[in-house]
Amino acid sequence: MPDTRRALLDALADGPVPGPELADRLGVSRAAVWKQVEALREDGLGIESTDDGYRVTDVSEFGGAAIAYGLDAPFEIEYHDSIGSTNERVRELADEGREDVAVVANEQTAGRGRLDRGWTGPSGGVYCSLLLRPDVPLAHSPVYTLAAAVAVARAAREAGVDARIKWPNDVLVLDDESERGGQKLCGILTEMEGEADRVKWLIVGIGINANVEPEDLPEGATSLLAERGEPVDRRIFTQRLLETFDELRSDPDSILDAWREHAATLGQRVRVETPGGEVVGKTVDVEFPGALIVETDDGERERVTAGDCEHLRPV
Ligand code: BT5
Repeated sequence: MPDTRRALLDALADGPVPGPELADRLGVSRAAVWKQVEALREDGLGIESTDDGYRVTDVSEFGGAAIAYGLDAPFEIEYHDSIGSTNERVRELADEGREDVAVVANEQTAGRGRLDRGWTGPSGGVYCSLLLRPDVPLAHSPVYTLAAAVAVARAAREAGVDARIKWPNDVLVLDDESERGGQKLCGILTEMEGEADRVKWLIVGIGINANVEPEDLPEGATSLLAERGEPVDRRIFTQRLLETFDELRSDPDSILDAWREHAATLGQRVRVETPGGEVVGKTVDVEFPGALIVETDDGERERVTAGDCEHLRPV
């Protein structure tokens, strides 16, 4: 049935379509079309029956149908008003063998960050986890985190917020006052499972503080609402996010350049806590699949593949 739903949404996106024509185009009965239209209405999409056929009149309610309507990316959308963690939900879908699903939630009650840290997820956010099955070596997985960060930065910019990427998994709004040089707008948690060194599934979990008040977030966080001074259209934002991510993953060579363009971390003095110890120096580049190249104070070039990165003030 999800295929019919998506085909129906795509048909409706072209303008009003009479029920019989929809049934023909979708290869299902008129009763089946009617049932699907009702289901979309229940999901919050405004659909009117006019003399010319069914017409979408209202997409203002954030939800699965609204996000899928007019979406130019092949993700199936599963929407939750409230959920524990979208990454956890995607894990279940991965076990069912699914692919290219975006689980999107308005609120998370048990959101996760990296290294057993938590992610605060009040109502009004965009918490989105993608289930991907790229046919690539496990070692390439960090590039999907970079792609997600680029997609968030671009969608934020389209919404009028100048967002920058902090390696490896944060998107910030820069300022001069805060400790880390900016306020955190988004965090990304990528998880994976491999089979013989290839990716079996990859989950890219993206948490964006969209229409939430900074008082409801940890210290050092900001939101699109706070930066814009008015709510963002989460449907458009989520669509742009998914579309950009989809474009980038289909052209992995473009990801690093796009990342460099939006990075706050390049040219910065940083301290990175890596599993192998602390690295301090100036960042000079990022290399595939997402390693940070740091020139240390004694002139060494260190290639850092994982860790917590802190932006330091210039010496
Ligand atoms: C991250 O971890 O930044 C990854 C966050 C990923 C969240 C998404 S939401 C959709 C999907 N489902 C999930 O359950 N998770 C993913 P990390 O770099 O470890 O940063 C975590 C730290 O950020 C916390 O310890 C807090 O200090 C801070 N933090 C928590 N919630 C925040 C928020 N809403 N905004 C900004 N900072 C926050």
